[in-house]
This record gives sequence, C-alpha cells and structure tokens, in this order.
Amino acid sequence: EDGYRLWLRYTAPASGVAFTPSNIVTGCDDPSPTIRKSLDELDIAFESLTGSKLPRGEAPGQGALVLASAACNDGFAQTDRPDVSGLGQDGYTISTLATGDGDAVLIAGQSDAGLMYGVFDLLMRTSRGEDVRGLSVEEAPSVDLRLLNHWDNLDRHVERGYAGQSIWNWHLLPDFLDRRYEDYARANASIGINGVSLTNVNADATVLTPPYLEKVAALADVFRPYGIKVYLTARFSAPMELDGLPTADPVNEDVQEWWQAKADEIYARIPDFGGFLVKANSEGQPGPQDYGRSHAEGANMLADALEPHGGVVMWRAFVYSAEEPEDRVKQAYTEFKPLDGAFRDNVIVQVKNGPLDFQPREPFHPLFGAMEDTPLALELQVTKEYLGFSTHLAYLGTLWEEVLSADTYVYGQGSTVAKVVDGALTGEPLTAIAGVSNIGSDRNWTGSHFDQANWYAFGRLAWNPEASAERIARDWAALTFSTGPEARDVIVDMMMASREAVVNYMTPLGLTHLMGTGHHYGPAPWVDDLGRADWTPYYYHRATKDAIGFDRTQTGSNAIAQYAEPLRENWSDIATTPDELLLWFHRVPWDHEMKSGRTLWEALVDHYDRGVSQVGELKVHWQSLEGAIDRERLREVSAYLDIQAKEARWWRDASLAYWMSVNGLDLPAGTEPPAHDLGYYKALEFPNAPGQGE
Ligand code: BDP
Repeated sequence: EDGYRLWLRYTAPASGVAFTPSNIVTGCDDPSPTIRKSLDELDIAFESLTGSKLPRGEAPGQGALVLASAACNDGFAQTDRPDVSGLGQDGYTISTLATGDGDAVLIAGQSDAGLMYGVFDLLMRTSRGEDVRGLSVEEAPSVDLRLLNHWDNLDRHVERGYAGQSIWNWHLLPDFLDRRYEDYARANASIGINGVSLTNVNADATVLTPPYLEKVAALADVFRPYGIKVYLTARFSAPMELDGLPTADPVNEDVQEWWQAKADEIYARIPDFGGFLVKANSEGQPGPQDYGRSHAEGANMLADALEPHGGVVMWRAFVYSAEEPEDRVKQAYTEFKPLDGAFRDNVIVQVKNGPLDFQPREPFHPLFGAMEDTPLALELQVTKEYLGFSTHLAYLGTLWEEVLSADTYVYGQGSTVAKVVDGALTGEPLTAIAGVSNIGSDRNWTGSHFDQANWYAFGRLAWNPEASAERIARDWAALTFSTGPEARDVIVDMMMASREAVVNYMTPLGLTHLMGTGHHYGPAPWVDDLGRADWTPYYYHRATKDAIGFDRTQTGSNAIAQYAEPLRENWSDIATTPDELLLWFHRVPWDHEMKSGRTLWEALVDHYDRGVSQVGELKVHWQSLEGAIDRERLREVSAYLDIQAKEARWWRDASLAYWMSVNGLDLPAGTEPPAHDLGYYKALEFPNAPGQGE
C-alpha cells in the first residue's frame, strides 16, 4: 500500500462485492479505443475485486453488464435503451435492461467517453460495496471543460509542487512512454477530468517548437482514449523568442500570422488539441499591455488563430499591474470588468477563487457574477502552496464548497458561484473549471496520501459544482482506505475538520498572506520591506499598537464596492461581517468586543490555540485507526501529522510573539506563552524550502 493505486485500488469492500455480473456485453463489433479502455478497466477491477475477469458475452441476458453508447450500438437496435441524447456529450445512465431471460445492468452513454464515465461510476460503487442492480442513475457534468493545470517546467521542476518532479519526462518523450501517463489518465477519467494543460503558466516558448510538439503529441495520444485533451501554456512573446519577430503586438499582422501558422502546425499533429492557457502581464510575464493593448486584444488574437480548429483560449485574470495599486485585491476586477463582452466566443477568462491568491480563506472573487457577457472559468489550487504544502492534512473539498456555494446575489438570492460557473445563470455556452495540479513523480503521486483526496475532490466538484464535500470525502475514504464504515467515518471527520484547523493556526479571523517570503513556508507576519509593499504580510494585516486589519469599506480601499448588495452593505458593517472575514474587510481595534463578548485579541489567541489543538485531535483520531488501516500508510500519515503538529505550534507561537510585540498586550490568563521570543522566529531561514525563488 504505497498509494500508487490512488482511489482505483479495487480491493473488495468490507461488506463484500454485492454483485458480480455474469458477463460483459458490448454492442460493438469493432470497439473504439475508449470502449477498449473501459473494457480493460473492467478487467483490472474485477480481477482485483473478485479474483477473475468477467467473461465477454454475445447477447444481453440475466445478470449481464451491458455497455452501449450512441456511437456504438450495433447489437442493440432492438432493445429499448434509455434515451441519453438529452444528457449531452459526457452524460450516461446506469439502469436495468429487461432481457428475454431476466434483468441485466445497462450502462449507456451518448458518447464513448460518457459510457466510460458510467463504467467508472459502476466500478466505484461496486468497490464501495454498493449493489448496482436496480439502479437508476442519470448523470451529466454541469461544466464542459474540467481541466488540470500543471505548473510544470520543461526541466521537470514543478512550480509550487510538493510531490517530486514533473511526471512529464520531456527528455525521454516521445520515445519512452512511462506507464504513469496511462495510470494518470485512468485516474483523471475516473473523476471526469477531460483536459490537461501540461506546462507552467510562467511559460517557456520552447514547448511550441517542433521537437516539443512531437512530445506533446505523444502524450495526447496516450490521453485521447480516456477522453482527455491536451492544452499548452502560450508565452505571449513566443513569436519574438522562437522566430525573431521584432514584436509580439497583437494587432501586428505578422504576429497574427505567426500564431495562425503555429495553431495550424499544432493541429496537424494533435487534431483534438484543446487550446492555450495564458498568463499575461502578471508577475513579469509578457502580454498585450507591453504594446498598449488590452487583455481582450491579446486574447482575441490567439482565439482567432485557434478558432478554425475549435480550440479555446483560457486567459487568466490573475494580474497585477506594474504600478502598485492602493489595494491589490481590487486589481483583476478593475482591469477585466470594463472588458466584459469584448472577448471572442472561444475565450474563457480564468479567475482564481478569491481576489488575492489561493489563501486558506478569502471571500469569493468579485468577478463572479460581474461579467455578464464573458464566460468565466473558476481556477482552484489543488496543490497546497499556502496551506502547509503536502505535509499538512488539509482537505480542500470544504474550501471549494464554501466558494462554490457562496451567494454573489448578482442575479438575486441564490446566485451562487457554482451557478455562475456552470452557466445556469449566465447562459454562457462555454463553461470550465481548472485546478492547479498537485501531481508529481512521487510514488503516491501527490506527496502525501491525503492530498490524493484533493485531486479526487477537484474532479468530482468540476463535474458537479454543487456536490457535497462531505459526500466526496466519504467516497474517497472508502475507496482509498477500503475500510468498514467506522474507520471511514473517522477519516471523513478528520478531513472535514482539517481545513478550518489550518485557517485557525495560520490566518484566523480574515487575516491573510502571512507566509514566509518566496517559498511561503511558515509564518512571517513581520515582513514589511520587500520590492513591492503588496508582497509583504504587513501590507495585508497593517497591525499597529491600536488596531489590525485592512479597511476595504468606503472609508478604506472600498474593495467592497466590487460586490453586489446586500453583501456590500453586510460587509461594510463590522456588526454584520462574519467573523471569518472580519480582518479582511475591516481595521479593528484590539479591544473591539466580538460577538462572543471577548475582545478581538482574546478571540485571536483562542483561534490559534484551537488550531493547534485541532491538529492534536487529528493525531489522536489517526492513531485510533491502528489495525484498521494498513501499517505502511498509517505510519507515513502519522509522521506527517507530527510535522503538522510541530508547524501548527510554530505558526501559533511566532504569530502571537509578533502580535504581542506590536500591540503590547499580555496573553489572556491561562494562555501558554510562545516557546521562544520573537527574535528566534524571525531568525529562522529556509533557503532550501520548496518554492524558494518562485
Ligand atoms: C502564485 C504563485 C506563483 C504563480 C502565481 C500564478 O506563488 O508561483 O505563478 O500564483 O498563479 O500563487 O500565476
């Protein structure tokens, strides 16, 4: 149990396999690669679950598993298959098929990919101990493009990666195809992911050269049968860097022709290429503003090159201008809102979940709802850059559920981010969710066993943004640890509490961006002198002797004006601002009386203490699983929880020591003082922490 098999372990559930089909029947004389992969998966699964593969049958009969897709129904013209045409490309049903000699289980998809998703669903249910006879499942994804974004460099370094090197071995591609590529595709397909952007958003134009496109094409060939398209990050200055053009100005005809020719070249090798993901004019990346052009002009130029081939541009809204703004969290809205409606139909603007940067907690990004004529993709970070890397247990399902269920109120009550993103409110025909991958070359893929859950939850929420994080955790825990319900429930409880624990010991009460400079490892709230003020923790907390927090109301930066009513009004008033966003929106005196009756200072100390004790509880729960979980993973997770406990304490102590140095207040009676003085924490250095220099 080294974690390699992820949630596709196919070990018999504690309750036993409830139903083993007598045979598998497909309606295809000549099955497509996708159907062949589905049959392979059924073989892998049933061999592992029951000890033997299912035999193939000729015609549907009692107890059979029948696979049918609209693209492949040769044998089933006479049977009354459910009508799946309304379910869209990727939808499927699992139902009962009455045959001459009894009932069979039928999986029907509109496309072969839809059928494959149905096969995975059936296998997951079977692995969890469910009886799949008599089911009536009708499933279709609410979002069209469900993408992983790898931040992988061509030298195999992964930006913000905590799971080893990139799984793409560019040096050995296209000749050597690591078995991992296929297992990666299986895992993605099993949770509905249908696109992968292979390269870092801080892009290297080299990937657009012919030798690299050949490597990309080799990966695309592996992924295609699993319904997965490849995308690439496009460096805006590529025409200059690769072919010596004097400019990359999007209105220049030579530049436009260069990109058109590049698109033609890509599609000649990869006919189903997904498109480009672009980070432009952000953190030093080149972009259209270098030539006085807007984001829309830049995006549209690329979109025009891809359009004849059916490709899309995912243009990121994570920007901040060269001049320091008065409030960095306002920037994306300020730049993109005026461009609403100016983008081509095949452009999606990709927006991070919050207006800052993947923090343990932020309010939702105000662009959601605000762009009425522009499709918006939601970008989530699966890798835990700001939540303790892969060592801290932090299940992100709850963070993402919080964002997706947040009400923007733009179209009236119930205008959740989920409904904006899946197009239900906007009517946008193009919908997308992207997750910054946490996958690397580590044997367990994600650097820790529990971080596999974040990959899994990302796929499930991209398929259905209204799915429950707890339900997803339950499914994952059962599949990954294959336990009886008691142990599973312990694991689920740990997962459900874990993200709030991180918020408590890192950034409670709406504090944000307090992490160490560059690598983001550990606390550094005292840092106040970097190249730009908006890179420093001080900029975000502004703590002085009297007060702490960032005033984003009308009396401050007025970032609050980017939200709709009644949020604007609620969040303008301390009394109606939820505690968890308090210091995000307000500058609050240390002795302010909280809703609980305590002072702000007392409440803050309490959150840190709670975070530390929550990690202690995680450890106790985990130890209780001894005997119920394999020893290998029990031991590995245990060691990581020890690291987390130590680092939670470090976060608490260093933060408290610093706040006390600013506010001059004593700790509330009975509170344990920090283990060291502030100087100790400030002197800690981590020159080799992952992410240093990124
Ligand atoms: C920040 C990361 C940085 C990324 C950037 C982005 O620190 O490494 O390049 O986001 O999203 O969170 O472009």
